[in-house]
Amino acid sequence: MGIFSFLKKQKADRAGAAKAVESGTSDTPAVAANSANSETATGANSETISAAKPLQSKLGRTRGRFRDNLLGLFRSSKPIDADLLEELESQLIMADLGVSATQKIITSLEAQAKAAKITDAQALQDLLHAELTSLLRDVEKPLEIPDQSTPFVILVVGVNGSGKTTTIGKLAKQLQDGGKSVMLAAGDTFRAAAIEQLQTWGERNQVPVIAQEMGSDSASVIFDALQSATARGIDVLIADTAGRLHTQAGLMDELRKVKRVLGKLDESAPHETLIVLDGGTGQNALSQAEEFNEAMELDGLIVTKLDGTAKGGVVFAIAEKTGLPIRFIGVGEQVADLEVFEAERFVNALIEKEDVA
Ligand SMILES: Nc1nc2c(ncn2[C@@H]2O[C@H](COP(=O)(O)OP(=O)(O)O)[C@@H](O)[C@H]2O)c(=O)[nH]1
Ligand SMILES: [Mg+2]
Repeated sequence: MGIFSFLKKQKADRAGAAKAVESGTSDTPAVAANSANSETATGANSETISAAKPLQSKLGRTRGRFRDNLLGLFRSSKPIDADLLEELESQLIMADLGVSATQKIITSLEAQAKAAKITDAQALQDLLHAELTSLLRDVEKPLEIPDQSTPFVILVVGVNGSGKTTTIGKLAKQLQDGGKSVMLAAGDTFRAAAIEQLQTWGERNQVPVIAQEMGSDSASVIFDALQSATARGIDVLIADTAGRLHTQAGLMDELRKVKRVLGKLDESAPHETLIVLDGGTGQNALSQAEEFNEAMELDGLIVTKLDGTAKGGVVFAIAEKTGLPIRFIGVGEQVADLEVFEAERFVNALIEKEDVA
């Protein structure tokens, strides 16, 4: 990106820019890291730039794919009639919105077309924008961490590769920047690499990580971590978990055991069970949300990789089907690439007509 377009983008998104400044001046974390060799985050500069980018450009190809097809429709001088709505319907389904979210939207647009509220392509686009936003408003419930005397426990679940460990790293940094002391628990004991990956994130941000060797009991690692977090007066404990065991049933049993065991130390823990979903996996993400929700009673979700080739429509499908709060979205691999989910901002970034750059 050229410096001019970068400056323009920066101007266009004051919120994003403010965030970059904030994270650039964050104080030393209140809690010292376990590990001595805490490195300064590598590529800090690129991370700052990344944070200053508006959501639009972070969404990248996802945005491109979502809007190009739709905007072609709006640019055409076709009359607003049943044919056009049918075309819109298939575009929305192709964008991964899923049948039932699409149907809801089209039914409402049809009614408004009948009432002659839609007179031209612009009006149709505005109404679609409003429909999409209202669908997401129901799940726009940011994670709130109350002040409490014991650690607020966040249990992070989801299949392998969905972005759990990366998201935990990003979240730890955000919470820390917000003044919370954070501890991580390496509960994905199935893979050695998963433990190391969490430790690397911990070292990078000077967040203590409680871990045991590969193959140890996940519930006991997380139990130990909660004991340690309590003893040290930590504000937030974030626990990583496995995304795959030998069997899927085994995984759900293990996760339920983690919940039970936490409840023995603090009956209100975990306070937040979050699923991380890879936005690029379309309808699979949706079935994962449903399956884990059934087994775990989720409190919310995070959709990652919306900067990639994901079709943004999956976010609407998940919202409509599960009704679960979307706490954050992941828009890249850098530490700053985690955004609090905001319905209107997301829809704007996906289909707003004008490019800001
Ligand atoms: N582009 C992109 N990559 C991501 C995002 N979140 C995670 N990843 C990448 O996805 C891969 C799997 O992530 P990881 O955290 O190990 O997933 P886990 O198995 O669920 O713990 C890694 O290469 C991450 O860098 C995101 O929001 N955007
Ligand atoms: Mg992992």
